[in-house]
Amino acid sequence: MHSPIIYRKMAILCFGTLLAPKNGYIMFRNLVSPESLDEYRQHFLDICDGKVKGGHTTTMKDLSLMQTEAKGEFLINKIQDFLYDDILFKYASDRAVVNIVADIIGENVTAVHSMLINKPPDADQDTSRHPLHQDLHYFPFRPADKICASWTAMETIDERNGCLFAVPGSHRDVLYPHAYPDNVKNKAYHGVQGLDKVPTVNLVMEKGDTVFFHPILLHGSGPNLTKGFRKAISVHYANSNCDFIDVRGTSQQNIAEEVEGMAKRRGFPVNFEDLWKYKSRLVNGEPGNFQNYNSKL
Ligand SMILES: O=C(O)CCC(=O)C(=O)O
Repeated sequence: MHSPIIYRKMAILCFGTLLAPKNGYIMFRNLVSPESLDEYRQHFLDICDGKVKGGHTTTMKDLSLMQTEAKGEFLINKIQDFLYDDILFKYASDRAVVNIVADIIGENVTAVHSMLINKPPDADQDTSRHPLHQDLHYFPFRPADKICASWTAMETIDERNGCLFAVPGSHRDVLYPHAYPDNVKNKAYHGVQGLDKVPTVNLVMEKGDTVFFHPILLHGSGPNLTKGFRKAISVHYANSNCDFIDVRGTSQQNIAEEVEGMAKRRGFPVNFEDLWKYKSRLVNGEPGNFQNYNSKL
């Protein structure tokens, strides 16, 4: 494991000035310890097996496997909203990760979205893949340059089990309209249509390797073609002073309505913007706009 100071210097040099303008992402090898990742994996399994009581996490299932006998880890493709889960929050607040994020987006850092993504074996290839998309589609706050994702491989991830792919430099593009790919409706897996021929780069990673990327970067992931699982853990961070925008009448209206509908069915009748504030958690520096909301609950 390298010194955190060397990593911070690399982040400023590479993401802030050199690589980010070029690629929109930067990879740090061996950043998160294997012991931490093993703890997160075990906790994921405990959640899948119903052993964690009273958690606030959201569980998502692979659509194609819902019609089968698959259960637990063989069915669940994502645990998200884990910022108030004591074990998984350790990833969101891992100093090695947060220090790099602070160098990229500024010292006041709020974790806004969190996911442990599992690709079970035997899922349909179309539901197992994650279509080409830009994460900013999901976020009603700006500026984009003050938002950053971290994504850590929990095992070796390559072309066989569904690695991330990205379009280098696409973070300088516009935010494209997103929709469900034809016939594939894994919940909220929207994609950009009509960019099928754009050249992508596969991000092959070992356990603990972590990529940080810009929210306009076009990226996705391939299907898991193996008989094993593929797990990664990821958090999106925003500068706490980002401004909230009204996405009605924009290309983001479709995701806002879908997310509000899902929240309402779960008993949280809040609007899209407030939902992001409720889910978020300060991890560095001073509070800002994310910590400032009018509760309608
Ligand atoms: O982990 C993956 O397969 C892709 C995750 C991703 O791109 C996302 O959730 O935005």
